[in-house]
Amino acid sequence: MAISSDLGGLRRTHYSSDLSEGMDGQDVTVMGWLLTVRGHGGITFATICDRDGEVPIVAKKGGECPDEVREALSSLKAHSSVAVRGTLRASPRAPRGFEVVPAELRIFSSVQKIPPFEPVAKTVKNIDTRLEARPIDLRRSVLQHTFKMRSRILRAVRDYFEREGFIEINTPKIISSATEGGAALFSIFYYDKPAFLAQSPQLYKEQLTMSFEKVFEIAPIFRAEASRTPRHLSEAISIDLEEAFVDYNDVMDRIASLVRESADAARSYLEGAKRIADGDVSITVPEIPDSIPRHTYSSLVDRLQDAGAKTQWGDDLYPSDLKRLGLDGFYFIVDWPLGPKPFYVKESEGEAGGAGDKQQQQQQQRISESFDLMYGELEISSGSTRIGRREDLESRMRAKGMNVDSFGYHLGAFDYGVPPHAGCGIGLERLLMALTGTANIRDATFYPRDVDRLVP
Ligand code: AMO
Repeated sequence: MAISSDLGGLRRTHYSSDLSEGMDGQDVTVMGWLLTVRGHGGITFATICDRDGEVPIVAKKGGECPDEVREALSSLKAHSSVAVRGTLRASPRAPRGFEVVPAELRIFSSVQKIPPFEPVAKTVKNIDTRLEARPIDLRRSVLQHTFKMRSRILRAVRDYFEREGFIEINTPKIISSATEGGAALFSIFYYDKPAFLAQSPQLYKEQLTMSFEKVFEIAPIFRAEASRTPRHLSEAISIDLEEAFVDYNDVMDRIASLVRESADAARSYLEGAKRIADGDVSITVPEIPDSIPRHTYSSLVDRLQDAGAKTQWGDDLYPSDLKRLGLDGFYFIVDWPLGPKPFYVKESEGEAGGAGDKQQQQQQQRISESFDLMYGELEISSGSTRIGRREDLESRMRAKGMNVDSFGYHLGAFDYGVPPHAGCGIGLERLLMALTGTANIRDATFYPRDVDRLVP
């Protein structure tokens, strides 16, 4: 039978990326979704998209392919899920030098509804319209490349950790107390007790350095972010690392390697994709310098004030202010004021800052062994050396007005000898934004969660 709707025993023989004009005359079975269908008199042109790219189908009247196949193909709407078994024919007119002449068509699922936009449309609908039809949206080539790069980046990150002797951990996401300050917590009920969704694996990853020394986790973090910005999600994926017997300088070196290897993985994906798509890929991965510059917080405050900003020592550095300094690419901001940092961040000892740190020196301000990794004005990661002694942790908690008793389970670990340790959290979506040039974080995650969105 030339037309059917069952997969049955039929299996794909080739992905689009496996096909070439050199296979002239070969039988092939391709499967995917219909990108386009156009009928011209006795000839129907269709394009099937699969995981890797496009396969042109040409069904001509006059014995070359069964009439019923041609007619059924020309009646289908874009996005239908189909298989075509047929013969590959070299064709100098076709973009990739070949087309497939169908002998058999399977229509697994024909389209019932016209989507609100086409995957190849030049003008792209706003993100809310696109999210309402996210599975179709994710068929668009730019998102295909973005998420395939995401997958390669994650593989490169895991390879790095494996090679460097880290073990992958998973820590509880239902927790009893905040780690990153109370404001951004989601409350839930855990049976009859109040509980929260974890903002970070912070305390667990620190504890696990006692037994495993070098750990990493790639998992969701939950932040009740009231801000509607292109860089905040309520549920994000964090690449967390924590390591014993090192400080924040060693962690920055690790981040530099991770970013470089992630960029290499993204670039190698793109090179392959460009070969298949004949160069039709609009993403460019930024070059990562051999050494990522480090600026002290205090030196940037000085520069901001010289540039006319109202920023005072101790203030956060806002993207709108940082823009004035024209810092681009990746760079670290190091040695942040201790005050606003979470309770587990270690205070710097000895002389802090460089020649430009006049305010910090004048005001005898306390600074911390901490850093943020930035890409332009986007914060990609933050990390620090951690406090290693229970009494120091408790006094920081008290200074911040925290309830020390509710952290008993964590503080107790420090009675048994915790190694000096340091670590960081890297926002995966933000890293992907930097490496792919994605402007809105919602397009760097499959199904974004934000203050207005709980579906799809
Ligand atoms: P911090 O709170 O800075 O540090 O978070 C670390 C990184 O996670 C990402 N991130 C987010 N991404 C998207 N939407 C959000 N709402 C969001 N919040 C955070 C950012 C950020 O740099 N425990 C520390 C890390 C550590 O010291 O190990 C922490 O959570 O890229």
